[in-house]
Amino acid sequence: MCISAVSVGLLLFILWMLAVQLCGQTNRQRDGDAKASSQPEAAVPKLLHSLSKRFLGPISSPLPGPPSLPFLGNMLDLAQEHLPIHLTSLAQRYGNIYRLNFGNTTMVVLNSSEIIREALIKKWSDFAGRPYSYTGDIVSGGGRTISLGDFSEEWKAQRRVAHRALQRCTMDSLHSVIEKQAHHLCQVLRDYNEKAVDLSEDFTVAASNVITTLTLGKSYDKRADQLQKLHDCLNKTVSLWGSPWISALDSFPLLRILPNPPFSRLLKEVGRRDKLIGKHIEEFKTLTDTHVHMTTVDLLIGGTETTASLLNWTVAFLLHRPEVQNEVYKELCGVLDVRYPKYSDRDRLPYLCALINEMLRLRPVAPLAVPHRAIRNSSIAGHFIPKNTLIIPNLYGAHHDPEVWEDPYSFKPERFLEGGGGSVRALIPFGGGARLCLGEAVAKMEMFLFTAYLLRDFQFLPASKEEPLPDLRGVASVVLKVKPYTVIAHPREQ
Ligand code: HEM
Ligand SMILES: *[C@@H]1O[C@H](CO)[C@@H](O)[C@H](O)[C@H]1NC(C)=O
Ligand SMILES: *[C@@H]1O[C@H](CO)[C@@H](O)[C@H](O)[C@H]1NC(C)=O
Ligand SMILES: *[C@@H]1O[C@H](CO)[C@@H](O)[C@H](O)[C@H]1NC(C)=O
Ligand SMILES: *[C@@H]1O[C@H](CO)[C@@H](O)[C@H](O)[C@H]1NC(C)=O
Ligand SMILES: CC(=O)N[C@H]1CO[C@H](CO)[C@@H](O)[C@@H]1O
Repeated sequence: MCISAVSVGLLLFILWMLAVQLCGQTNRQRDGDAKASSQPEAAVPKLLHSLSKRFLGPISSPLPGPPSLPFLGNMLDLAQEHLPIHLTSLAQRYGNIYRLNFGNTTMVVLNSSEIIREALIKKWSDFAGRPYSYTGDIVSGGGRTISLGDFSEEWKAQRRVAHRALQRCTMDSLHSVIEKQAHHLCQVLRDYNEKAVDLSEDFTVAASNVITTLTLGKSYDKRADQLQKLHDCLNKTVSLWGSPWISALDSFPLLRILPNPPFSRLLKEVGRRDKLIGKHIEEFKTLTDTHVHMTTVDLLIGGTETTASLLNWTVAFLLHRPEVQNEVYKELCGVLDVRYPKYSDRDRLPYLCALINEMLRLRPVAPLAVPHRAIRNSSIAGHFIPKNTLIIPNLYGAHHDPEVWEDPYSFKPERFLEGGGGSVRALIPFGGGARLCLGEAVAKMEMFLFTAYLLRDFQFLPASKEEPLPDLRGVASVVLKVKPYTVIAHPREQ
């Protein structure tokens, strides 16, 4: 009898606590501002709060996630070939925010635009860090790149300098630099005389020439030895670094004493890269310190593969949907008559812009952005996130969220036209907040001008009737790449 009285009392107490918590939650939702959600307990009186902590543990529920093996944790999930798609499928099971264990760190994967915005933009100062990694440290000259450097005064200064320099370029000369490369690209395509070719190299050359013109003051011919060397080296660095043999070094320090051929190759490539870039920086008598050097590396890596890969994807999708090409062409002819487009024409070219947005949605070239690190205790979507947690913004997942996008897996530029139901707010291919892609403005202008020039001058046709159209699933590494395909660039009559 005595026992049941106690348990009834306990039950009542628990119910009462729940009621208080629910009240607190609805209050919080009503305020809905940043302050309330960063202090989830604010609505609960102090005494109750400490009581609840003592008896019920922290108020926020633990994060869900797949079962974690001893020693390995969720390493097997992370070794999946197509990581963005795998992480998105885990979200269907565990929800829009879930955890994975990786060595001794906890990773939290964010799968919807709203949650990603909460972490990266609203609470930017909590999540602006980058995780330390053994291999990242070597690739970035001791964390001195903008993209991999941790949040610090030094990093802020470096980012500010690079940002200002890019802004100055954007205002002064970027448009003419891109125009020049776009004209050149069209000429190269015309010279193929409707042969079936793989255009990936030409796209890469065009994109990297924009960046080398901005940073090193010159552009290169496709056949130039220097350029070939630089591309080869950047490409190898990026793909080797994505290798599981190398990422394992970060979680299992013991492995570092064993011989590891891919890692030795990576070190060799990093050495080559630094020699190549160092030579240029000396040549142009710029500051020769590691930060400047590493900023150049950042812009080259960030600015080459990304833009080229997006152009690659655009052509691949357009081969599947020729009527979209014709629609863009009609719009260009109607609005511009015969002249080439300028970036300032973009408001008058809604269909072209819709096509670019749809490509950024379906194939965000950095599908998992770059990992962030919580630099202090914080919370996301009401869950407690301790300091040093790794945050993975799954941009690919957010761009395929069925709650936001109708028929998320289909290619439908029309969704971004007025009344088409596409949400520009939910489109976050460049991340956001303190770590927003530094090249966003450059990339947007490049994508607009390159796509406009190409579709004004050419109709892209499949290589032959027999060959299948390009595979749209893609090969995932650090960036999402298209599988090799060939295409015919058929000049339009002007
Ligand atoms: C379509 C083209 C591009 C896309 C979709 C893209 C996307 C991204 C994303 C998602 C991030 C990570 C943001 C985060 O950590 O949350 C990033 C970072 C970065 N991007 Fe881009 N990018 C593009 C082009 C460029 C270009 C052209 C440049 C250089 C001119 C560039 C330079 C950088 C740099 C330096 C960072 C590191 C920023 C930091 O950590 O503070 N990107 N980009
Ligand atoms: C995790 O492991 C690294 C070495 O791999 C170590 O430096 C770090 O202190 C560990 N972190 C925790 C929280 O134990
Ligand atoms: C980049 O590297 C990958 C793997 O190392 C290779 O298959 C690919 O052909 C390279 N691409 C270029 C353009 O060099
Ligand atoms: C952060 O949270 C941990 C619990 O995970 C706690 O032990 C620590 O005191 C907190 N740090 C601060 C500064 O609140
Ligand atoms: C572009 O596509 C080609 C196949 O045509 C592929 O070989 C290449 O690696 C891709 N390049 C980029 C930068 O994604
Ligand atoms: C793209 C995708 O599958 N998103 C999932 C994210 O998580 C929610 C559950 O909260 C699923 O409904 C979505 O399907």
